[in-house]
Amino acid sequence: MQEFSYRIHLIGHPGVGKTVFSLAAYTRAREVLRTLGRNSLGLSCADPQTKEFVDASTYLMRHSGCYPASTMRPDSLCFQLYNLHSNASFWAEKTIHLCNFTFQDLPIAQGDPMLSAAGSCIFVDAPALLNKPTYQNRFFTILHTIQLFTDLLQESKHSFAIVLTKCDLLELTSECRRALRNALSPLTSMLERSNQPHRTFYSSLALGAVPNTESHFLLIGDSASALLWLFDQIHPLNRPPLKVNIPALLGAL
Ligand SMILES: Nc1nc2c(ncn2[C@@H]2O[C@H](COP(=O)(O)OP(=O)(O)O)[C@@H](O)[C@H]2O)c(=O)[nH]1
Ligand SMILES: [Mg+2]
Repeated sequence: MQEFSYRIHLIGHPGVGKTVFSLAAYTRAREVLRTLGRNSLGLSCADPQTKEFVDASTYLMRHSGCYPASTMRPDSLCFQLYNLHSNASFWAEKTIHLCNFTFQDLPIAQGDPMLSAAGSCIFVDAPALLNKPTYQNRFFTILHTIQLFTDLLQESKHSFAIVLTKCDLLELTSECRRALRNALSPLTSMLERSNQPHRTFYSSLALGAVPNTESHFLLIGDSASALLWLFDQIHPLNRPPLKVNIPALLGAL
């Protein structure tokens, strides 16, 4: 299969949770794809900087119970999807590179968004959206950025995963989800009007302590959904020679 490289924008204010989400989503997506077994798909870091960042951050969270510092992250994170082919013998297993995804922050309110990207993650701080009146200004800046972006996109398709971050700080009852959907509706309506594929995901990345040990862990839950949905939108995975039905795999999508 031909090789492809795609760029994905991470759109959101500093501190909204872009880096923590990218890390958790990658880790979880890798685990989910592994459950497919042999003759399937794999996900890994595509360059040494990304690998170093993922390893160092995971180590830091586990051993100190701290989220990675923003300064730790390289300018972009690059992941690759590959097809795992195992022949009769386990040792004859070989991998075929499918595509790369490079994640890069797009500064908010940048007048000229790069149109070279294939998809975007838009990050919104869920507790702030519901409970912090001053956050409305930030939300408007995001709306403005996306409006500029969709105006430029016109007929071309660009998939948007809307990631509501820090949902572990809320009690995610059905009422709360409804309130979040309402608060987000200016954004979702805008994407609907411009006919762009989009989906909303709830991200809860609490750090927990392992009882009676010095260790900690990141509760990564279903953070793979947004990432795998976006990958599948950009580079469909359920067509020959691949046969990976992402919605079925994730169940909850
Ligand atoms: N409780 C909670 N805190 C989060 C979550 N995601 C991010 N944070 C907090 O937000 C801070 C900034 O996150 P980061 O990913 O670096 O934000 P970025 O500047 O958008 O990349 C982290 O250091 C955490 O303190 C989450 O899902 N739950
Ligand atoms: Mg960051």
